[in-house]
This record gives sequence, C-alpha cells and structure tokens, in this order.
Amino acid sequence: MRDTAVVTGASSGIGAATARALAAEGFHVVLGARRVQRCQEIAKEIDGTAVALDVLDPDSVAAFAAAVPTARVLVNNAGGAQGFGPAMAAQEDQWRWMWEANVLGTLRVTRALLPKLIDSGDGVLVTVTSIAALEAYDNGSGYTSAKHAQSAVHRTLRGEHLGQPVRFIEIAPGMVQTEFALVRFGGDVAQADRVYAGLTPLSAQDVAEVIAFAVTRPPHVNLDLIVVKPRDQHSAMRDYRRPREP
Ligand code: 8X3
Repeated sequence: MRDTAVVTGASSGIGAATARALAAEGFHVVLGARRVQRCQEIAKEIDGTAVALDVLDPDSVAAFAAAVPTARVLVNNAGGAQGFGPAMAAQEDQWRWMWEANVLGTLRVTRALLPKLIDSGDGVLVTVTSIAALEAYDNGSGYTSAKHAQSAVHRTLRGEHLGQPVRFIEIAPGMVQTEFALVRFGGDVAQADRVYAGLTPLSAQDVAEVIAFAVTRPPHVNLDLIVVKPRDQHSAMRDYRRPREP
C-alpha cells in the first residue's frame, strides 16, 4: 500500500508540482486547496485524492483532516503575499490575511495532522516558507513578518518533538515563477512580470524536486533548512538582471 503525502495549496505552483513529484516517488497524494476542481484534475492525473481545504477556516481544516485517515508526509505549502509597500502604509486587511494564511493556516493543518505523521513511524513535515522568513526587505514587512513567524513555529515544533519519529524540514525558496507575484500585486500582470524580468527564476518543479529529495532521505536524515534561489538572485533585494535584447 502506498504511504500518504498531504500537500496544501496544491491547486497550482509549488503545491501542484510537489503533488506530482511525490506521486512519482510512489506516494498516494492528498491535494488540498480552495480551488478543489483544479486539485481534482491533478489528482486524476497522478491517481491521488482531492479534498477541499481553506486553511483560514478551522471547520474546513477539521473536515479536511477527517478525510485523511493516515498520513506519513505533510507539506505545508498554502500561503502567500498580498500587497507590497512601506510598513507605514500597511493595509491591515492584507496583513491579517497573510498572518492567517501563512501562520495560523500552517498551525491549524499541523495540529490536525501531526499526530498521524507520528503514528506512521516515520513522519515528515515540510513547511514551505521563503527567503522572506530569513530576511526583512523593504516594502515586504507584512509578508516577511508572517514568514518569519511561520518559520519560528516550524522550528519550535522541531524542538518540541525531538525523540519522536517525525522529521521537520523547512524549504525557503527565493524567486519562483508561479501565481505568487500575480496574487501579491492583486492581479496586475505587468507588475508581476517585472518581478521575473531579465533573469531565469526557479520553476515550481525546481522546488518540488528539492522537496521530494528531502522527503525521501532515510528516516535518520533531517534536512532542517534548505534555501533555494535562482543563480542570479543573491537575496531578496539584490539580483542580477540581463538587459533586454534591443
Ligand atoms: C517569495 C520570495 O523574495 O518575494 O516568497 O519574498 S520573496
């Protein structure tokens, strides 16, 4: 029987690519997201299961967890950014969403599923944070503060479960071409495209391959933190962009 891997935010981007990569490693993947129809299409392709999940809603998380009787792997991938601007101009509704989705969302899903990971005898909890969990950058404080908090929760769990059969892996990607920038900029395609202009960003699959590698190490090997960036990205505020061809 295949072990179960649960992926949140699985309808697109890193989540969808991770669902595919873990299925290729032999897992039965449970895909959770609000856009459950997109999850269903991927589930069909990889012989997985799609279940509706809104990490902002405790009842939805409870119903999701009830639909997952056993699990060995959980990839906390749901989250994202809304808005880009100085802290002094912070929009509280955007901050609230980012803290809810990235921090409380991760906490809720983890609380619901971690006992099942431990019961498997070789659980793996992956949290997809960001380089925003490691750096503070201008105009990003709502997101960087939420990602720092999400990372702190993840690392705390690692300590609190020392000695138990569960690994805690944090994946901190830099620039990855997904819907991330489009969501951050409220659907402004031109602004989102500028984020990736002049360099080759990571693809969702690049990150998914790293996640699949980390998950498939032997039980005694815990890759605590993996930072993955495009070659041309030094840090959140420093990168190298090639001029456009004339
Ligand atoms: C996405 C990477 O640099 O936009 O999490 O924060 S960054």
